[in-house]
Amino acid sequence: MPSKLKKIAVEKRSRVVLALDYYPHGRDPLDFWSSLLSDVGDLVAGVKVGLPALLSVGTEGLRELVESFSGDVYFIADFKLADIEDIVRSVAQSVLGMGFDGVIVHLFPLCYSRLSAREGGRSLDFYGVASMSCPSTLMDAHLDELLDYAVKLGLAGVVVGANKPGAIRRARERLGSQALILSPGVGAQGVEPGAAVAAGADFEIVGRAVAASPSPRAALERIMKSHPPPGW
Ligand code: 3DU
Repeated sequence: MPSKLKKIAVEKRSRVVLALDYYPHGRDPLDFWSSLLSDVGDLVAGVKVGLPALLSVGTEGLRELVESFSGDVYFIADFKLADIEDIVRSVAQSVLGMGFDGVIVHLFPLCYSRLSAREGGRSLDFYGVASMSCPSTLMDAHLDELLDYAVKLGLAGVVVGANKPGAIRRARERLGSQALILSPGVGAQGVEPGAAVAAGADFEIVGRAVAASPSPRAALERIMKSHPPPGW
């Protein structure tokens, strides 16, 4: 279990991981996300950045963002990793070097025997995508296999779409309390805040419903009200 994430979540009473993909047209993305985190950083346990952020601000921009806020936010890199083990491990090592605390990898390649990245006393937490929020059932037909694989790899957690409460419940049954469940799809994709946590997720990943809101703080406060306080 990732102790930094749990500690921050309990301290801030937050089950929210903020996804930084959106920025307003015409704004400098790094400046926008830095201001957003200065405004709402005390309300979010984690921050997830993906390819949109990497491609718009580059590795140096991300490094700067992570360095500025990693004192009290848990940073997860979501670079849609689905490759052979050597490549995934090499990217994970770079991600750790950039200051991230965790990385999301796709499980469906079933290519990995062991996932780890360490550097100077720090280690990276790995999360595996077990079910996506899109309607496709291809991955869901193999849900148990993917969940068992996550357990075998000793992952810190799994990602399961917030719109799939049955898959979240199944993940909780299969993983017990050994691994975290992170659920995207809340807000802009139509799932009500609190629904994934009610089904057994530990965190809800929320992007546009906060980042594109005229009042990100108020949006976050509304989402947080729908969650029971975290406690493991
Ligand atoms: O829809 P939002 O703006 O709240 O953003 C959701 C984030 O979660 C976004 O970064 C997307 O890449 C990620 N995600 C899903 O939405 C659904 C998945 O199955 C996996 C990741």
